[in-house]
Amino acid sequence: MPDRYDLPAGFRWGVATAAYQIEGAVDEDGRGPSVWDTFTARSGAIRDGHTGAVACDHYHRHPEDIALMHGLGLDGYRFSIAWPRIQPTGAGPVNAAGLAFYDRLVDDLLAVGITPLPTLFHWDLPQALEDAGGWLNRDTAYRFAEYAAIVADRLGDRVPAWITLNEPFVHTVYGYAMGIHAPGRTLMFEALPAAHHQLLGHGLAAAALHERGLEVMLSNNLTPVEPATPSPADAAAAAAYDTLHNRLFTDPVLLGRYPDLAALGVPDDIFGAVRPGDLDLIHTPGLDGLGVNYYNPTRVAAPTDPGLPFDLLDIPDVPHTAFGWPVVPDGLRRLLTGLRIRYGTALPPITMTENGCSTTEDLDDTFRIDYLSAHLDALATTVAEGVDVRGYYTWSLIDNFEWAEGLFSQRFGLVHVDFATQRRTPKASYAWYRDLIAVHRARCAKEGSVTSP
Ligand code: IFM
Repeated sequence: MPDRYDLPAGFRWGVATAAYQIEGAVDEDGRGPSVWDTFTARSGAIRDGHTGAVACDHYHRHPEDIALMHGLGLDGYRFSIAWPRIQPTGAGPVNAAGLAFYDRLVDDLLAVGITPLPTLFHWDLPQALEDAGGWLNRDTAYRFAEYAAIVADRLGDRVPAWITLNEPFVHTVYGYAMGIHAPGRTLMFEALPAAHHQLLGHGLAAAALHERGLEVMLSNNLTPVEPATPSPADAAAAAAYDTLHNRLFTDPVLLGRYPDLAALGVPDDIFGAVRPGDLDLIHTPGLDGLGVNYYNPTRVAAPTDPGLPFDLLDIPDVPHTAFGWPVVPDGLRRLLTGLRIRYGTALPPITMTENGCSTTEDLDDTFRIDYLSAHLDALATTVAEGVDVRGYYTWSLIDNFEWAEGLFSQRFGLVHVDFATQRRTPKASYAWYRDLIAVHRARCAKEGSVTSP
């Protein structure tokens, strides 16, 4: 049974974060308001009324955070760029101070040998674009490609690979269908034009990045879906959920077509959003990597509420994270081998762009160590079975603003943050991850290979 140290030489180790979750400084240096600034101001939207206005104050403390990353011996750092810092209204003139922040961040990372892996959109849409319809407005896709080109022109000389979108599934369903995240719309399946326009934005931005000789990935939250029982009704419900969560966001990019959306009650043209030629723009045969964010499998049964084509059930008899998410490391193996079967040669190399857990532990976070260690063992097994996985970025470097859950209740970091003082304290998992990376690298070097450039 392979373990984490059997991962191949050249495998890249990293951590992941996102702008609104760590940066703070929402009113500084010309940053415009984002949908998250607006949403967090809504009464009752976020646990304890928290906001990301300060979060981890990373905007001012990034040297300390980079030192923490350096201490881990990382190959790469996945972060996101706040579009409202670059174009405060999502279009038009560039805010030089905002771009300069990421320029410094990139240089500071490179100075300690860490390769930056930026995500262009991790949910913080400029509010001015939301006022014009947000991702329900087709024009947002074109604005996104314009913004991607601006950032790539500035950083592309030092940043080889880019992620266009983070988790369009979560952004569409939580943000536009259910109203749990910004922008807080509750459109249910009528939210799906927002998915199409994000995918169109991905396609247009990918073309702009490729034109500049840069590598492109797309990260999504994917889940292996299992029917609660072998009954045909549960199997049909599971297939419908798989379509919504996984295939809707991956088939068009890798295969150039949408899956059959009939089980969701959604017309083929996604309520008129899909125009002739769109799928050619979205289809990215030259996609350089698929970013997979894995947290847990999903168990599905036939609906009890006729309003939805499925019911989502808990997975009993396994540990659960502080969020209540079931811990199923083998689900990662099933997910990745399932992708290989489903997409065959159309599947590009995979990078795990997120995996981790929230716990209620303070510094002695053995639950997290067990979680990460079991998932990395499952990953090593998957790689040994022939799936091409190139790297692993754990979520997250530091405790941060966990969206609707606010600041304190869901801590995902290898590093504890005292939000009153901004004091960072590495947890036990920090030393564990550092040692794991060092042992893996030493082992690969001993076998005659070099793991990182
Ligand atoms: O914190 C989030 C992140 O922004 C996107 N993926 C899941 C993480 C944990 O919920």
